[in-house]
Amino acid sequence: MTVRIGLIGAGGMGRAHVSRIENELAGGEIVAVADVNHEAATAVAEPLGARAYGSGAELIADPDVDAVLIATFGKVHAPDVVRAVEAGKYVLCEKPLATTAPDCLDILQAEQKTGKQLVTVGFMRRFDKGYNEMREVLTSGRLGYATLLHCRHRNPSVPESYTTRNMIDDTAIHEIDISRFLLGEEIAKVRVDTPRATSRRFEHLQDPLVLVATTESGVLIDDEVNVNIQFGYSIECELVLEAGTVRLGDQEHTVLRDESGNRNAICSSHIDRFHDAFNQEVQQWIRAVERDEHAGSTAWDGYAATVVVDAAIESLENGGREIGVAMIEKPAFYA
Ligand code: ISE
Repeated sequence: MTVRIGLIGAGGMGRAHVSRIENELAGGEIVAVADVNHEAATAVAEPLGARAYGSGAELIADPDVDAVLIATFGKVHAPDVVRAVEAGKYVLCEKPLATTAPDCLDILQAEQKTGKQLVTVGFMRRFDKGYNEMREVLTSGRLGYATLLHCRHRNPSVPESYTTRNMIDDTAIHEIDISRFLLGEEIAKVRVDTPRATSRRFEHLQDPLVLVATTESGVLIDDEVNVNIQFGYSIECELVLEAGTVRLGDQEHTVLRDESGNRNAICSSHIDRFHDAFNQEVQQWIRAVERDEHAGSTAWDGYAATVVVDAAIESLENGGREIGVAMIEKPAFYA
């Protein structure tokens, strides 16, 4: 069976997913594309022979759409996720699931009503080989338990529309999720430090930021979020255990060695850096939809990350005070 996928959001991320589904992955085809900018939807849909819509609602209602892939901005995700769930369709929603805890709770409720896990959140780093090897080192127990997690999340630049809030709900959310994935526990408290700002930013941005979070067992996580680092897209992560450390490799396929030294190419965006992880994630989702099963991170994971975002924003608005993360009890449905 070929899964007939409807894409909501015809921007860069949506187009990258179209390209992987059409050219690299098996089992899926794009049959419809929606975007509030109808022309953008048409530009992506036409070459594929797919239908173009001006809204997610119309696309979700299309009986020829089996499953929905959402790649719009985080703050508009929630209504389309709820609609897709109410229509009984599997949905892969790019991160964040939603930008506020109440929106995430609406999604959890809608999903529980269907009695079936339909929502996958696009936390693609969970499919990255490096992070999985790091996790294996921890779970094997051979180096003891984790004490610290050092993260660096650097983007070359962001558009003027990008806000300081987005540095947390759109950028740091990756480390919030991957920390939960690596450590297997929830984040209990968080604060946000605001070092000297770079001059290479739009005036309204507080860039860089450092999130300092503590998990339930006391592991300390520090995450440098730096969205105007200029030179490239760079993700670093080091887990400190009792008897050793494990660090995420860089992005090299090759290392060039000449009179200037040893070096590897640096990519410029998450689409390149996590190309293989995205492919794994979307392929696994398509295969699962074919079998009428859920795959990947759940709506609960989306909620659990967003409540940490909420606490971090509160810290930022309160001079960097440490804020406890408030969560509902995990419903048995997500156990
Ligand atoms: C973008 O949406 C992503 O998901 C990237 O991984 C992240 O590095 C970037 O800051 C976000 O804007």
